[in-house]
Amino acid sequence: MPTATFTDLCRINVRGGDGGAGCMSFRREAFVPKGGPDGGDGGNGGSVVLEADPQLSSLIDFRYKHHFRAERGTHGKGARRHGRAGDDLVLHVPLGTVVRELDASTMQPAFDICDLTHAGDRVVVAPGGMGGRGNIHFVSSVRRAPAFAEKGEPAIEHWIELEMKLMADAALVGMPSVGKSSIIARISAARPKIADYPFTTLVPNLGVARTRTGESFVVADVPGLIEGASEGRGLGHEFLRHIERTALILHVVDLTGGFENRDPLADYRTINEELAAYASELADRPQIVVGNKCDMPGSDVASMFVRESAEADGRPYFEVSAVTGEGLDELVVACAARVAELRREIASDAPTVDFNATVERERLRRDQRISITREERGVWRVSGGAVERMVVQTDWENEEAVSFLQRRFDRIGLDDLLAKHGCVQGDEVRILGFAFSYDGDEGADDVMEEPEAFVVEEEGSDEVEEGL
Ligand SMILES: Nc1nc2c(ncn2[C@@H]2O[C@H](COP(=O)(O)OP(=O)(O)OP(=O)(O)O)[C@@H](O)[C@H]2O)c(=O)[nH]1
Ligand SMILES: [Mg+2]
Repeated sequence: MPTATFTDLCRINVRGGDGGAGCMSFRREAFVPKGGPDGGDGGNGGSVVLEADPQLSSLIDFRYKHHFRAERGTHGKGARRHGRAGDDLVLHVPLGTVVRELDASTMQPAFDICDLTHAGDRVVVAPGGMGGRGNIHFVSSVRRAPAFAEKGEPAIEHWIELEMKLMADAALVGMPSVGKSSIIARISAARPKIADYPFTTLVPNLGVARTRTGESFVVADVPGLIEGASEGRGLGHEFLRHIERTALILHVVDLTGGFENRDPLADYRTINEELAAYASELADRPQIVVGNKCDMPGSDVASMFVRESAEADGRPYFEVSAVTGEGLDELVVACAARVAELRREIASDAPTVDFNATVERERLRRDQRISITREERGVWRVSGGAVERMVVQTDWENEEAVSFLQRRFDRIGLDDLLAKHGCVQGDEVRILGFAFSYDGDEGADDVMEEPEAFVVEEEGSDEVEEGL
């Protein structure tokens, strides 16, 4: 990631669509007195997805709208008809957008979700809720006619932070006082300090240069380099680092040789040697050579020599004056064309990245954690994304659904875990706004059902153990 950056920062609230409810229904046919369960599943809710789009250059779309929600899934129906899945909501963000998850309580960045650097990179920032299962799923050896279904899973909602780090397409490189800052000031809206002493520029400046026909590229003006820069002389490495990730180098040579009466051709060679010494790839980085200060008398002879050398190296050469503006339009047009070409190459080289697998794993890990804390004497609080959702997905009006939930708790080892923490019969267990009375860890159910994979975590320790 180049360190020469503009930043654009915003926070948005994203929420997937809720899952549709599963259906509780029994088959009804002529001459069939009591058909089996046939309630279909609810559809999954849509997800909120971010996609990197090379057409965008800012996060302005998120300046005034902060809440984004994907479509919900529809409910399941009888005759095994499943609900329809909700559509994803795809939000387009510029290349170079870093996505961070914010901690819900502190609103501070919790972890980096990803860095969307290539066109088409995608990441799910708010997965939709799963559809609830219809009653056909709850048939077991002892429960032939389950008269309940699962509600849809409520979607996850949270705040994320988007930060756009604008990457420079081209960097102005050269000896001190050759006119790099003067050039960026003429070709963009950047207003760096310009003065006739070396190292006037101490930090990189960025500007957006535009041709008359509207093509644009981001150009960085970095502090001057001198002989030995690659070994840390002058301000050395610091600046070379900025150049490392820019696709195009605009190598500026002072045709007058500056106050020290340097030889412009020797300057051209010195800078190239420093670039190569710093990192060999920099020697092969596409370069456009710019002979500046062509308004000064005597510059034409130097210009001829530099042009010859540049062209021999296979690099286009432009003669300009940052003072009169001569040659700058042509330079900008050539740079824009080269940058567009390089962008296409970069886009086709780089595979698009799917960050979802890693993000999903991290989410799942957090989601399946169960933590138990003692709120007061005899009162325990159980929290964790997945366990809380089990509670929310239960239809409390339906006794069968409630006893199904109790068995699920048993299966994920919640009863054991509570006992381990010191919870005893008669204590109150709270999950979200619901309270249960703890009736011990006796494994009330003898029906074998699919065990659910779960991770339980003990409060106050990093120890994580596999539950049932
Ligand atoms: N005559 C003439 N003078 C120029 C031209 N471009 C820049 N200068 C002068 O050259 C001096 C240095 O210009 P800057 O733009 O600050 O040079 P720089 O390369 O950014 O210098 P550092 O930031 O110190 O590396 C200033 O006095 C400018 O006015 C030009 O095209 N013609
Ligand atoms: Mg400067």
